[in-house]
Amino acid sequence: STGPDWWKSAVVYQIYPRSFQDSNGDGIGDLPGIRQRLDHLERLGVDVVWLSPIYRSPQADNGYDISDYQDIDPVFGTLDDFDALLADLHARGMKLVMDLVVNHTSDEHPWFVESRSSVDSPKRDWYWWRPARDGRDPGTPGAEPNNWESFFSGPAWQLDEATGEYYLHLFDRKQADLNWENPEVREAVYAMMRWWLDRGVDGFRMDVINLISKVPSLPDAEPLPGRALANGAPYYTSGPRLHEFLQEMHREVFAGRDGLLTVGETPGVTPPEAVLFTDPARHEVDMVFQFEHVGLDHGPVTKFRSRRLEPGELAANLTRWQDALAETGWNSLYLENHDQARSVTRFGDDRTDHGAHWRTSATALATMLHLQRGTPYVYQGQEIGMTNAPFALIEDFRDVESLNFYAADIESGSSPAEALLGLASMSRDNARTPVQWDGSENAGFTTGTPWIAVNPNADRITVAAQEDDPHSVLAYYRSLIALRHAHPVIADGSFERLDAGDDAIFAFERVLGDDRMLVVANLSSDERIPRFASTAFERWEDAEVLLTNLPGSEGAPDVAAPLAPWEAKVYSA
Ligand code: ISL
Ligand code: CA
Repeated sequence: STGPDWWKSAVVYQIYPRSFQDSNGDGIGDLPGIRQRLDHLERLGVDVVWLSPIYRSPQADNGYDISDYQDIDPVFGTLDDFDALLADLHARGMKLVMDLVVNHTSDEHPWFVESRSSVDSPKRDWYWWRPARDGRDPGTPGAEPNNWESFFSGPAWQLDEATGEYYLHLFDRKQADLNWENPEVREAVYAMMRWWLDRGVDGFRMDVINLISKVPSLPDAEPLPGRALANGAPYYTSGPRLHEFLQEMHREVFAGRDGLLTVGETPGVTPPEAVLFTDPARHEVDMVFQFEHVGLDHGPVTKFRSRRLEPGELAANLTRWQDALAETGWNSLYLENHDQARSVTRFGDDRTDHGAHWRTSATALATMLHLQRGTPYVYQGQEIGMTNAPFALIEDFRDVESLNFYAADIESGSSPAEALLGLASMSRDNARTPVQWDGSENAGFTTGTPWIAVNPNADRITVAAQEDDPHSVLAYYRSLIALRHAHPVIADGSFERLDAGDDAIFAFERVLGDDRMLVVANLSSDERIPRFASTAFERWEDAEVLLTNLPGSEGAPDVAAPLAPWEAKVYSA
């Protein structure tokens, strides 16, 4: 649809360029490679492409460490390649959203190079510089300005020998946090954003945007039990000036421009905060990525000591977000991205042998996600049911977070096997193996040596194998996306979870005027019997089945019938 809310009926596809398609045999995906695969996106039916960062970067965090916001990294191509991709997408009726990484820059960005050059640099205050605490010797253990731990293990501070002061990095030491208190920083970021919009891009996915405002005194946080370092999140998440900065950004960058999509990545966001970010009257962002549902299985100290969810936990959490943003605000709907394990492995059943539930669990999860109220995101490979990587050696991993965790975990006494077990379920590299296009060498991703290994199940799971199979995961995603475009109730209808007498059954009704839709999904590997209240049962007695992930069950519109493992059904009335 058109209008200011066009993104309510849109589906976004995330490309992680490094792993999407290589065009020149260097083993790394690139912009010309993306251009070769646009037929796939068009057939899938997505409306928007979100590109993970392709800017000039030392690639310490695969492009989330930017050294030039207004150029393309040579590994991905050139600005001409970029313009050509943008034109191709627009010609096919798709929009392009860029990744905006402005909580931090690379330590190789000219701003930081200038800032670190002396305490008197005019850009000194563009970053967070502090002396060692309490007059201690810089560089000695515990002399860091505060006790915050970085997201990627170790202290969030790096000593710079040139001036003997430390700079703050919430992520890798090559990702220095910008000081948003400084108006020159904000001006420079806004100017850069306008430059991309003037070039024709259609919006931004804003990396960790709820971390840009820090409590300026940067106080020590409550230490973690038995550890020297602490979680500083209370002092840098949703900081005192966050909403002011977002509203200023909106005025300076977005006001007066139409057809854009903005989505804030907001780890730790609560439902009431999400309402504030996405209330259209406040002019901040269109939607945010919340993290509760992808944190349910994390361990108490580290995400790498994870557990398998009980049936019902995922649905209960997602319902909480549907209810919280029912009146005001808007949800982003996602199970995967480049930071998360593959959803069919994590929440479904990824075994592909005969009688297993790989196909049905991938499609059941897709059904319950896409038909909620919100804008769905498909992460590359999710549409063919790609699974976690079976990496068993530390040499297989590439991600800085994984490598740092492994080293720190072993130093704190874990065995290599224990540390590898943590990586197996939760490493970000699970989502970063190359897209499995076809049965040729390296799954058609590259003619060279891929930067990270192709999943060996590329002999079973590929785009080519599913392309013309009407019962494939891919075909099902196409149907779901087409359903959204055809039925306004999916974008605009109300959401109400129905009690099916069993937590493993996620059943919900969508209503828009006279249009009603019922979604029933068995999110477990056992047969389950729905027991609806008689009023609900009567409403749906004679309904028509619009879509099912079990071929052959279309003709049995009985909402009380037992549900096979991972069976999902969509009814309309
Ligand atoms: O995966 C995580 C670490 O366990 C998340 O906390 C992740 O770091 C967080 O969601 C922020 O992610 C974003 O910013 C990071 C970058 O590494 C991620 O790839 C990006 O999505 C720093 O720019
Ligand atoms: Ca390449």
